[in-house]
Amino acid sequence: MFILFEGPEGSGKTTMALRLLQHTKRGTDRVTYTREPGGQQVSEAIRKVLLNPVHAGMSPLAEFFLFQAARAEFVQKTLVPLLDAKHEVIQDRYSLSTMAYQIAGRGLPVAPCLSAIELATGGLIPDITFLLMCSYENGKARQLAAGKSPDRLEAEDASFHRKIIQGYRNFANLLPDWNIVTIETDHFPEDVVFNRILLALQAHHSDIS
Ligand code: T5A
Repeated sequence: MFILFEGPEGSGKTTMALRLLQHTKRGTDRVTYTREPGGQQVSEAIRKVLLNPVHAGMSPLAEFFLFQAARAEFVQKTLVPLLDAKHEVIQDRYSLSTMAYQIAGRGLPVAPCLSAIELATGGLIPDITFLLMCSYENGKARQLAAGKSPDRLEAEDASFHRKIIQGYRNFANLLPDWNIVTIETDHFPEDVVFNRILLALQAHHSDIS
């Protein structure tokens, strides 16, 4: 099973994905947490280039193709083998991030970008997607409170991040097969958000069994 966590900066993806990993591990050792960009040796090297603030002037197209290069390697070498081995994969970001950041945020053209994503992923989509949403201000405040110094994309201005938030909402409506569960996290503590995730997973399991 392929479980995806998506959302804007500071919405709690990594926190919830790792909580789900700990929770699931109690029942099976066939569960793996992976992240994008990264999750494979070459992809982690590309991640360093993409997130390094030294590359602040990178062109949107170069950024787009680096994300797809990291993704293609990750999907072929890590994700597909894990799913073939019947692992539960808890994935932190995937191609919905490209739709929000590079298409909605950077303004790259939709159709050719979606074709390139299809090529990079082989059309593989998640079984269920948790889209964790929060306001720009709240996400930023959470990252500051966590002591995280901004990477190249996080350091972009508020208008870029607001386009991403709207992009997530727009693309989520276009992807019915992704089984997207949208959770607004602004006014809910971590425990409440996690319980909603567990309930949605239980409902999904009973739907497919
Ligand atoms: N990117 C990625 C693209 O542009 N295109 C792509 O195709 C892909 C795959 C990745 C960057 O690359 C971009 C997007 C990103 O800019 P990253 O380091 O992986 O960089 O960054 P993020 O995934 O954005 O990590 P963040 O730390 O910014 O966000 P998270 O994971 O959403 O937040 P998390 O879990 O670390 O939580 C942050 C803090 O908030 C608290 C947590 O305890 C933590 O302290 N928190 C809450 N506080 C209150 N209430 C809640 N409900 C909370 N949930 C969490």
